[in-house]
Amino acid sequence: MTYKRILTIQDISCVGQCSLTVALPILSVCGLETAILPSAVLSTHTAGFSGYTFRDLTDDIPAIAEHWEKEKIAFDAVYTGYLGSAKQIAYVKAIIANLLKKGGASFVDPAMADNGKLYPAFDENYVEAMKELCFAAEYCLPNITEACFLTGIEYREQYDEKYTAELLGAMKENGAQNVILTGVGYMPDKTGVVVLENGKTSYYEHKKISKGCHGTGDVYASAFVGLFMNGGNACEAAKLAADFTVSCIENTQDDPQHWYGVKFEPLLHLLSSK
Ligand code: PXL
Repeated sequence: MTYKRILTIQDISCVGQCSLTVALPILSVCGLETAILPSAVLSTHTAGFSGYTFRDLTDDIPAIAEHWEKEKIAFDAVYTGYLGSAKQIAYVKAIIANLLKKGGASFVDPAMADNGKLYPAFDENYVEAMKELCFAAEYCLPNITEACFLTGIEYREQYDEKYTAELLGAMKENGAQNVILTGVGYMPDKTGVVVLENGKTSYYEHKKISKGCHGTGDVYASAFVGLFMNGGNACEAAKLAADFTVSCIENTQDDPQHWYGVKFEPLLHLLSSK
């Protein structure tokens, strides 16, 4: 097998087990050479901590990308998560256009909203920019809230298969190629993931753990990308990534002091042989 190099672009939340501190170990344990481009540096993530610092690295990106181009550095895949600003999204689009190898894969996790609401740092302007990135990606990984913001469909807490089909249909109409729609549950104690790949839809349902944990979207997306890059099968990667994320939550749920992320590190080995 050829040795694959992936670039992941997201923030460094120094403390909080999300974004790059999750993506780097997960992609590495999946056997991928992982290059990083930090979109911003925060002292912690923004979900539950107050008074965090935020240094936007948008203005560093063009020179970094230019240097890579000069060095003829290119990537087999680019995977983006939480980004710093709408302006940055334009730079990220250029990086995908210029530094992704021919036939390489692009994965975009919009990482901008959950539970019906945008994360504190984002506004409509950011959503508009994110639409372009998501609809141009080979694989887009929104949760239901993000799919609503991307398509303009109203967010609902209660829904059925017709509603998720409507969301996926609207994503497709807007140009999305393949969609991994996360956090989809039709029964009270169940959740799951709907995969739309090459026009075909499938659903993987699994148990829902009542305790919601921060950072699980990043754990899921990173595991999906790492597994997909090894196997090339989106349904299988979606299922294994879901099982891994559930195990991480189970490993954390009895520790009330660990509210800010999941204890995924002791379970990384589960991904290494897949
Ligand atoms: O987990 C997504 C995420 C990533 N990075 C930062 C965040 C969040 C979610 O709130 O605040 C900085």
